[in-house]
Amino acid sequence: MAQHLLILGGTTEASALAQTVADQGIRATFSYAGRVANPRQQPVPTRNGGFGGAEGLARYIRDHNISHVIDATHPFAAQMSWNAFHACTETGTPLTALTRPAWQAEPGDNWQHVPDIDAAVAALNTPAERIMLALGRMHLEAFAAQPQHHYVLRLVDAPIETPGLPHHTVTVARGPFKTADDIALFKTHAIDRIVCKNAGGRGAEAKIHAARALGLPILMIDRPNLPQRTECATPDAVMTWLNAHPATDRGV
Ligand code: 3Y8
Ligand code: NAP
Repeated sequence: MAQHLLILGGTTEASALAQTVADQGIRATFSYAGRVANPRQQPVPTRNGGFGGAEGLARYIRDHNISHVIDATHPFAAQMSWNAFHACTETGTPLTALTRPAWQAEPGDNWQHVPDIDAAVAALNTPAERIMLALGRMHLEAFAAQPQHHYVLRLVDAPIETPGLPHHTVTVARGPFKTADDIALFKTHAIDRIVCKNAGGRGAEAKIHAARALGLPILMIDRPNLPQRTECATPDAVMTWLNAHPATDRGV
């Protein structure tokens, strides 16, 4: 079977891998969920939209003769990662994840860890504060349960309808972000506390450094459970993994 990679994208590392693969002339398809209006252009053919669950992904793998799947999605894209795990098991397709380590608090940091979005909402049962909600768009409505706060929202696309939070400010920006810009943002909006996911990686870590510089507390949402699969830390490690798993005829 000829080599044809499916890269499940949406992160800085996925884009770096796509560039490495394109430079080496390896056939690959880059996949986005279709979450944002203008996703970053990639140097390999790109598809947008869901596959239709694990079954749909298994069908896509067979129909497009995918030889390897690299799950380079964000650590909070747990459903996609589980679907990739099940579809690759079912079709006998080699799978690896391109991941990045979770951020670790440093001495002096003031982090409160919570397991998920709902626990973060519950932890905000406090008197009114000015909160940087650096979580994107998909989970904003949950914070309406704590309407007393003023929320500063950072969104990739301008919202179509007004978010259901009585006191909020919207900033439209797509990372990777810079520490100096996040320091300025937190000062401009007199932020008291940051709420974020433990995404890891460089593209989203500016807010961690900015909070450290300003001595601001962070409400840190820990990562969801992800499947047990081989993991690579860099695009070069993925290339080494590819060489160790030459494309073979599909497992029966
Ligand atoms: C559509 C595709 C690249 C990839 C860039 C990384 C870095 C910048 C930081 C903050 C946190 C957040 C959010 C964030 C970051 C990178 C990376 C990363 C966080 C794009 C992209 C897509 C998305 C989807 C989007 C989510 C949202 C989450 C904004 C491209 C820009 C908050 C995650 O409006 C929506 O529906 C947005 C949805 C999933 C989380 C949410 O719940 O809203 N990412 N982000 C992908 C697809 O369609 O498949 O345009 O590049 C990618 C990137 N976002 O190559 O440069 O590697 O993590 N993305 C979080 O970490 O909490 C922003 O504001 O400080
Ligand atoms: P998710 O909750 O794990 O996935 C929900 C569904 O979206 C999946 O079952 C799948 O639909 C579809 N999907 C997700 N990622 C896809 C991809 N790369 N290509 C094709 N379909 C995909 O995913 P999510 O958290 O919404 O993340 C969506 C995208 O945004 C991913 O590319 C992810 O890397 C990126 N992203 C997410 C975050 C975050 O905070 N969650 C942060 C940065 C970037 P079907 O079941 O129909 O196949």
